[in-house]
Amino acid sequence: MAKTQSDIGLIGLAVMGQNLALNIADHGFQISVYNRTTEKTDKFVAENPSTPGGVVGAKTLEEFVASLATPRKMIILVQAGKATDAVIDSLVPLLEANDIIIDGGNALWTDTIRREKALKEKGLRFIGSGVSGGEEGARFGPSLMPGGEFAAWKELKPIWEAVAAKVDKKTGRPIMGATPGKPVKGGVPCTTYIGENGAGHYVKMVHNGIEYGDMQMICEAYALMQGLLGLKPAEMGEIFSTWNKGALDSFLIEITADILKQKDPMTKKPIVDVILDTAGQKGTGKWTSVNALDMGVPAPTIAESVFARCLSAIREERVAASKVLKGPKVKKVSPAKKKELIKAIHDALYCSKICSYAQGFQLMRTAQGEYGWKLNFGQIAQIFRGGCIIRAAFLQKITEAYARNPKLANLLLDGYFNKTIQKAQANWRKVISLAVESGISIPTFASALSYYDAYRSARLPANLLQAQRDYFGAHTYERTDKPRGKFYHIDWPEPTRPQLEIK
Ligand code: NBP
Repeated sequence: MAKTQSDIGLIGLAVMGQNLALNIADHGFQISVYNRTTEKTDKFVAENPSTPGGVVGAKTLEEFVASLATPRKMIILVQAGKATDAVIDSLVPLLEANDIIIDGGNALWTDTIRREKALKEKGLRFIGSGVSGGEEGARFGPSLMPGGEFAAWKELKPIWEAVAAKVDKKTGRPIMGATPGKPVKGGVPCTTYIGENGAGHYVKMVHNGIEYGDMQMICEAYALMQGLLGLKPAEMGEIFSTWNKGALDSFLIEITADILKQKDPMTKKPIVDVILDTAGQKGTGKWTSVNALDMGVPAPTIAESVFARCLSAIREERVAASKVLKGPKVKKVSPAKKKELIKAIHDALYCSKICSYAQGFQLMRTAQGEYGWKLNFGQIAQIFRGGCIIRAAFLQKITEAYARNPKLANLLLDGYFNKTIQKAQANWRKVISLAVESGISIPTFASALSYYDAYRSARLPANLLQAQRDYFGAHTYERTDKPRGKFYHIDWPEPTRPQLEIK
């Protein structure tokens, strides 16, 4: 029998909203739903008449708000940006002190900080929660990254922990197998309190940046196997399946294996061979890279993965350029060396991945200082283990690294990651050299190695850069033989080469 008032409400019945609402109802919570276009609400309620918790439709926001138990908890899952602000503005006059609005959209974290502050002034509470895992995750267990007032999180916690993805306590592997009406039982939920105000949405954004990196790195491994060894998609699919049983075990490697083995239903050719090579980028990868530049945190591998999509998008220009710009002949590797090279590509992918995650975690570490958050990096890696697109066995290693040292300055300095790179770097360098000699573009592999080499350099050529700046702009420099913070300038000679006169 329906309760008089629902445990929680949800606004926005597009893909994510419908699936999350059903996930919540499957866990025995009664949920009220509202959508701007009422037909969608009616259809959704009619299609789901008997969930364990129950779905209650509301035609107006007034009816929706009145249907919720107090303090009210309501999730917004509408288009990020203006739509979210419009929904909040319509809700505010209908709410009472201490009601909790939860934004599950892909909001920019600075918007979340602004909204939380404005709502707090009105006596309302606001949680910005990253929701990761797309449609499937929302339906059967997403990774949830909530940020906001801790007391508000405590009230949301039972529902968020129930609906989140679960991982096995011992192995850290995702527990799969949920079906409609039958969620998985037990396991560790992939959600934890992230921090104040925009912390949850910030972590979600970096997660997406890391996801961009992971995807591009896999594409580069594919390009290398294709270019250097001439492997066919199905054979590469088998290699990815094997990789998925080792250190690279992850959702993205698993689906890549499936994709490469898939035939096009129309032509019966491998599906990857008929898909156009242009990709878009929706925002979160770009936001991560822009934020890295704003904070002065080196995250070149993540940024390169965004630029790689941008380059892919200018296909017509590339096709024209391919007829004019010549590169070297591809250095085909002999079949006798095939196994060796595949292992080297595997190692290059793993080392690059470590650097990309190191950059993502560096970003979170700097943002925590900037915004006064107290982030638990081990727990963040832990909640990425299930539900997320970046879920991977590898994340357990990150959790262990932060358990060994919660103040770890950079993942590369952890014993496990350091040793792994020591062992694999000869292969990593070999693959990159081969790619460069053969003219195969590998922006994330190469930038990750450059990051590694720069990070481990006690002295970089920035001394010369400082001299140049001082020469043309009297920007001053610090000296190796004097304490830091003291700045010097010398009178440089006049340039001997005459300046060009512009007429
Ligand atoms: P969309 O981002 O496509 O948004 C569609 C929903 O927003 C519909 O319910 C629509 O109502 C509603 N809406 C819009 Br548009 N403008 C509105 C307004 N001014 N007032 C009220 N409602 C408005 O939906 P989605 O793909 O399900 O994503 C929802 C959120 O989750 C987004 O923030 C997205 O970035 C995030 N997210 C998506 C994914 C994913 O895989 N799709 C993954 C993770 C996070 P209508 O029916 O009346 O037009």
